Amino acid sequence: MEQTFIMIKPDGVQRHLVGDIIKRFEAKGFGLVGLKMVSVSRELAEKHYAVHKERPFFSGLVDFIISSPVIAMVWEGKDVIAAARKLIGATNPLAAEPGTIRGDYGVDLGRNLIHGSDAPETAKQEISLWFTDEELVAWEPSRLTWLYE
Ligand code: D4T
Repeated sequence: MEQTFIMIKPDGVQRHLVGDIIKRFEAKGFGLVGLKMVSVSRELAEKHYAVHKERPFFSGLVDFIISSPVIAMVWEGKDVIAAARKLIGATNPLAAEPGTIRGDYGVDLGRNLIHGSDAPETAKQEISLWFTDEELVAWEPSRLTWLYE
């Protein structure tokens, strides 16, 4: 089963959207294997967004991510990386379809509520950046028979 790293950003936590967001992933049929609230250090935020280091929005993005706690999660399931990106919606919330998390709750690119890994390699990197092996819980969900053929 594939795994992905999902982070509810400071705006999602401050706006009390944590429950709604987790509910969407659970209802879709994905399984939670790691979850923690984190006051992100500048070092961790810069590592997480290292790919954007040269972009003009980088320092504002890092300042935003460390401004208030985030919820870091690992979710598991069939094609969960791509499926999570669909649940999340387009990067710019105004362009995101209604029914997606960003489409339902956001208006500003710099306040787009949630991050999801974009490919298998980045998912692996991000999971190991944010979680130790001990923090990821392997468990046998009873739901599988009713979700997968
Ligand atoms: P993340 O990485 O947060 O899941 O977002 P996306 O994968 O959908 O989009 P991204 O990597 O291109 O952007 C990362 C992060 O930077 C913010 N951002 C982006 C911004 O503040 N200004 C900008 O011009 C862009 C392109 C939003 C998401």
